[in-house]
Amino acid sequence: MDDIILKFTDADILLDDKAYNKLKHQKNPLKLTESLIDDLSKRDTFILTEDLVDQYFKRIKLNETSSETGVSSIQTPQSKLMDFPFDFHVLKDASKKSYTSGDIKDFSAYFNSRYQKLSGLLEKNPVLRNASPIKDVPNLENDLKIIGMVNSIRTTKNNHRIMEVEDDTGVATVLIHKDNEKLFKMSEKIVNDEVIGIVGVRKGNLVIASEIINPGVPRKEDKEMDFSAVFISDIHIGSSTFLEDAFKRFTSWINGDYGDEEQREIANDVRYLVIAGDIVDGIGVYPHQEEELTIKDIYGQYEEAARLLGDINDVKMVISPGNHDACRLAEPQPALPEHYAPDLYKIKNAEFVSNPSVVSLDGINTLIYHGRSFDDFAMTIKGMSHERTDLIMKELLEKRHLAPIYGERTPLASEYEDHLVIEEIPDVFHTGHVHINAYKKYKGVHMINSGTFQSQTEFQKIYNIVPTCAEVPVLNRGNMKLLKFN
Ligand code: D5M
Ligand code: FE
Ligand code: ZN
Repeated sequence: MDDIILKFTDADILLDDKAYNKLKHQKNPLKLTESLIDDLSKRDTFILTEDLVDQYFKRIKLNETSSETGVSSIQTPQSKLMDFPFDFHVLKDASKKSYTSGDIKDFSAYFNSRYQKLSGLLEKNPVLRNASPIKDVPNLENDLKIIGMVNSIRTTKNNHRIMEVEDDTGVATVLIHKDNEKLFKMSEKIVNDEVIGIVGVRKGNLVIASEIINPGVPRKEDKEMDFSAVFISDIHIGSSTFLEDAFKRFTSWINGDYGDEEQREIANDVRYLVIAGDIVDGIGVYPHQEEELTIKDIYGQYEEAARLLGDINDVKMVISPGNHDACRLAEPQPALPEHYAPDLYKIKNAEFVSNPSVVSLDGINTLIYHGRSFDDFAMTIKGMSHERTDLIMKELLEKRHLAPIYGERTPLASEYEDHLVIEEIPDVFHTGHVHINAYKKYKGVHMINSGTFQSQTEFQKIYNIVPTCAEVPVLNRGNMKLLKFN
């Protein structure tokens, strides 16, 4: 049965068709239904008609004005009837916690934190519950189970795979036989510095693997979602390739002033806009960048960003940085400093979070990560590419780490704690960076890569990266829709 009707049935209130239709077409009908039932229970109402719904709308309108201004009932024409407070929470943000003293001790503390967090997840798997410390491997033969961080992995002359894994007690060499096809295929996705479980037998100095276990992803139940959220990234304001006209069509749409009837209806349902980094093009990000900039000053770029984003009404904006933003590059990147973007900070309802971070949008847990580590995966793993970040996002979730490969293209801060471990599986995993849209639902998680508002750059021409420009993913009450503004 419909959730609205169910709520009224539970409250012993009958609902006529007109009242139902009126409620159904409001913003956040379920929240509205709850507050309406609460109100009606004080009034002994058993049958809800359209008239009573209208009367309720009038009442809450009056309440809002009188509580906000202290004076009574005059309404501003643009005030939105169904403006419920945002149920927004930052669940994880590294901005405040993250610090480094930079000595070598941090480096081992960092890997220790990674190992502890990930082996903790692996130990929850019944198969690995009584895994042995690696130092005990020489005393074991059959039924051997260990948990280790991958030091190295390569293909041998005879086309087997060989890897070295380590825990804080020792090192083991593990062989994956080429005839074990399923395992061999899986081993092609293993990367340096990830933490895995291994089941096998010992033969001489070698562990022969029969099973390899990721920290893994338990299936997520679908969460009820009675609103829409919009996901963008890689706007690159200040670049000569920034698509300003398309971006303005997008902001007009979100305000309900652009698009066909269906698109406007979706816009009216939007409560959150999440931005996963590269808000501006930055300065000095790559050699000779100034030749491709229309705004050559970082403050000017954020001023322009504030002008464009400041046009958006009645939506909570969540802003996380990327590798072009004015932040330290090493991940976790703290939230964009107010110093560089004072006007952005003045936008009502803007929230600034680290990269990565986890936020709750009316109960929908959203993991935001710019996606720098996609470059490492696209370059090293067979079958992965900038076009298929859905495949990479799936691996990151299974490995429960956003950037497992240390010391390649993704700069990682060696801190006391590894903030890039995916400790909880989110409802939404939102990324950017590659400038190419991707979407896939994996074990109940909406994995979204949000493309870009920048047309192909000279650098991308060389790498043959063809961006998807101004195509915006919208999670519309649990369904993915891609809206085009190009
Ligand atoms: O990244 C824009 C695009 O360029 C994106 O598709 C990733 C790709 N890119 C960026 N840096 C690298 C490196 N170092 N190697 C390979 N591919 C890369 P943006 O962050 O907007 O510059
Ligand atoms: Fe980018
Ligand atoms: Zn980027």
